[in-house]
Amino acid sequence: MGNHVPASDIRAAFSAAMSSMYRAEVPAYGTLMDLVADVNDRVLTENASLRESLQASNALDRISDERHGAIRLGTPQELATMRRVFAVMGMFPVGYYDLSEAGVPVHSTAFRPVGEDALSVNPFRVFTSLLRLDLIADEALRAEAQAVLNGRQIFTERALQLVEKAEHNGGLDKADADRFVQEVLETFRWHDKAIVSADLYKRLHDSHRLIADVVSFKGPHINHLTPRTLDIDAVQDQMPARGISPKAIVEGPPTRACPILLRQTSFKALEEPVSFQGHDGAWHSGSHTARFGEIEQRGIALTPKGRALYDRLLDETRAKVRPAADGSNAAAYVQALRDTFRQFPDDWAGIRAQGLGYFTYSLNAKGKAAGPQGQTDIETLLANGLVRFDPVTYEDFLPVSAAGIFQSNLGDHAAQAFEASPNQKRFEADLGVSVLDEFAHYAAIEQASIDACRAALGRQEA
Ligand code: OOG
Ligand code: NI
Repeated sequence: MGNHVPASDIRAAFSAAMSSMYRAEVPAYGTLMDLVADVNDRVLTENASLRESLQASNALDRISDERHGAIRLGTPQELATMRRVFAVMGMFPVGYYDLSEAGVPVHSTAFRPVGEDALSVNPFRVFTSLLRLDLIADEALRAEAQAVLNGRQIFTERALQLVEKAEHNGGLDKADADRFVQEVLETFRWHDKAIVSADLYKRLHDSHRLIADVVSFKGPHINHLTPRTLDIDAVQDQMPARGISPKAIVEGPPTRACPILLRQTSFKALEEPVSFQGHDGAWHSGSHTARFGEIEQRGIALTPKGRALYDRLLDETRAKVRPAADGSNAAAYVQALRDTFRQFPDDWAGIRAQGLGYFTYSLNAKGKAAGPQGQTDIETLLANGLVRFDPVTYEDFLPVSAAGIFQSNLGDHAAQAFEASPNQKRFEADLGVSVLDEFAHYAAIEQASIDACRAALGRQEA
């Protein structure tokens, strides 16, 4: 089939369609997008070496329309079908995140493109959570929620037909791809008419706000879209001037010269009007809080050794100061984070030398001009000044940060203790496949760049 639209192009179209839908639904998101664009322009003008590094690693073009979103699903069937929908757009489940430990009754994965080429076309990712009704103590309520979920269909009939067609033919032509994007958009749309009574909504909400959010509506409305900024501190500082009030602390590592992993902050969810149908058939107005805005700054992907150091330093920080939901100890937390992370090297050469992060290697001008070399191991090529190295961007999420983002939007009273019960096997059985291992994927990107340098500077075959 020669006339199939590349999956990456369908993903790019879908990402753009989601963004314009969310912009229309949540005006503060549009304000945030404008602010992020302004800050990114300034950073790229002022920081020539960052610009150059992004260019060298093929990451410059994607930044301005890069974003992630998040949804919460209700049943294993919804998750399994969602996997097939995302696959049509070249998005695959990477990583497993257990949020039960943090008091949120879900477990999650991130659907995203894998491989450098796909990422550089469009890196759109969707953090996808599955509700764990098994963590709800009240059995009668659990059964009621289950019955509601079993009775809903979150995909349009046409979307399901097009998924089957794509699977059968190995892709979609232009007309089908366009239609597919429009049909799938319906699943993520906001619905202001609840599918449960006001009474059931209240009982679900009292059990956990998140359960009410997942169960009460026709579909898994996108609950935030997150643009990527090159300077999250600047955006955080400037939000109030544009009428947006951010959460008290930025999640993740502290401000650094060499950004690692992922830093995130959000603004609180909006209270929105919804209506519930009474026994008499009439609609009664109420409200629901679910949708919010978030920004992210992405840094280098860490190796297992680097990640272990990150996790240890974050634990140490939180043992000293546990950030309070009301922001009252925010300054003390930021200080403790900064102090503790002094142990993490903050220059690219140091991070590389200690094997803490992943890098891509490419020939510099001297390397491009050089002929075949005797020794082509990457360290020798580097020592001889023939290659440059640039950080590989972290494409995934962080469980402690994700928990902070969830919590900041569930209200302070929603913090609830569950037994920590990660269940990756169960999640994968529901998903229908295993999730991909993020580390293997970054290591492959690094290795491919090393192989390309070595091949380019290798001895010419006689
Ligand atoms: C997802 C929260 C996690 C992130 O960026 O870490 C997340 C949710 O609230 O559904 O999006
Ligand atoms: Ni997010």
